[in-house]
Amino acid sequence: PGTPIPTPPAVPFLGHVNTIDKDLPIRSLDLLARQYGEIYQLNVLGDKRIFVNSYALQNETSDEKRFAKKISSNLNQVRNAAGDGLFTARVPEEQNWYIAHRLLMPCFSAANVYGMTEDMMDIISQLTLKWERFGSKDVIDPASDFTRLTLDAISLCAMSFRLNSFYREDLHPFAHAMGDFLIESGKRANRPTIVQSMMSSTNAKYEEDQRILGQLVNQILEEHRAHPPAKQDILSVMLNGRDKETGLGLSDENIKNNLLTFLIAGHETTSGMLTFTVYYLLKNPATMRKLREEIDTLIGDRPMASKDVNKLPYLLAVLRESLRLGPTAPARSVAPLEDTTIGGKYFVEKGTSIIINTYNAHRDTAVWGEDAEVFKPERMLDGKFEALPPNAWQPFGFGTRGCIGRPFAWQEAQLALVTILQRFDLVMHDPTYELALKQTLTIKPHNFFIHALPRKDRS
Ligand code: MNH
Repeated sequence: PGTPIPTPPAVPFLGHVNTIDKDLPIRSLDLLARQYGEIYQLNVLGDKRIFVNSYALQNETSDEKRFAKKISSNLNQVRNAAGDGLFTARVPEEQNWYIAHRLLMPCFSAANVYGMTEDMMDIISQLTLKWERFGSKDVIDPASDFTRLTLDAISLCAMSFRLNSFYREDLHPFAHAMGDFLIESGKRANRPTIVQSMMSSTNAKYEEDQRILGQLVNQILEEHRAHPPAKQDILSVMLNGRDKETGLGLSDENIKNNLLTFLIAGHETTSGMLTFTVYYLLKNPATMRKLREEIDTLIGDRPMASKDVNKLPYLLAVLRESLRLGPTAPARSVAPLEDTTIGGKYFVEKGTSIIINTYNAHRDTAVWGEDAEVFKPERMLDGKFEALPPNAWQPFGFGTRGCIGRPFAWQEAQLALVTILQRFDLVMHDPTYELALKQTLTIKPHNFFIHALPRKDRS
């Protein structure tokens, strides 16, 4: 019944395994969206996946009365390390999600995150100090330094644990293990079992990466127990908090799953957002000038403080527009709770995976106009932003399973950008650089390098 959902030609048994680029799935999904339009279907190893790419279908599938998050084959693999942590939990089956959600939501409220300003600024100053000391000739890999920043910030703010990534030549071993674990999880989701079972060295590396992840989480937990910090942090709430509804606390296993979840979900996305923002600012000098003016007028030379968070309207617009064109978590999965019809004509059976392609929906000309591909923060200014059609801008997902860390990421990005732009004139290392993407679980600019010059108009 219903209009058939378009699907590219496939090979027997494997289906569309080879339709998707193994290193950059987003590129294939984007090309397919441009070819097939609002919807298409792929069959990967017998698993049917419907991709929706338009604003209208993103909006329709965001109705929580009809659709709920589905743990996709990708997230199923991430469960190998993060188990029933908030991001990968199966709801309604896994009760721990409800308990952890109720206990931890207040910890991530904007008001609570204000209290983390000092710790965030501590890590941000390590980044600016590094850029100052290395000087303007140094070739900076912003994705890498922003990963140091965001990983150290979430572990310090949430767990009172210092990773000290800025005091190492290379990224923290944990960051490598996590990056490799996420890339491999994505690949495993599209690999036949028989092939998987023969890849012994890949599988051994995958196990080893999980061991490294688990080891650090154990260490964080043990040190916190042995020396509880003076300040009540998020880990203290996980250890000592009791759910008001059930009176229950979190088990050690669930705490470890959530610690790892925050470290995973809490850093790549935010580091990608900062990298995209710097890229778009450098590609659009007029926007950079306007943002600079706003910072100089409203903040000047003093350190940004929690009272300034969310008070710089142009900065907020810049961040929103960067996440529109560069949604670092570019897709999410839902499934219908009952058999249903979407778009008024496509029949979808209960439980079928629907992948909401935010990357393409954020470029839908029906909402964003003919200049949808153009970076234009002006369309995101307060007032205009609130007046967007419902669910048009969805970089943080939606509803009950939407991002818990949004206020955290939002504040961290504002503090970081203001502090950086107060001190430096940023320039591209290669002025002819054109945006290329790199994908793990998230997307970010690939091979993008900059220089940080001390501001000429300040001394
Ligand atoms: Mn975050 C869920 C994007 C920062 C922790 N996050 C989601 C989802 C998106 C998302 C999209 C929904 C996924 C889905 O439907 O399957 N998150 C982002 C982006 C940023 C971000 C774009 C930064 C920019 N997220 C953060 C930070 C943290 C965090 C920072 C933690 C400190 N996110 C989570 C958790 C979930 C989540 C936990 C799962 C929430 C739940 O299902 O209960």
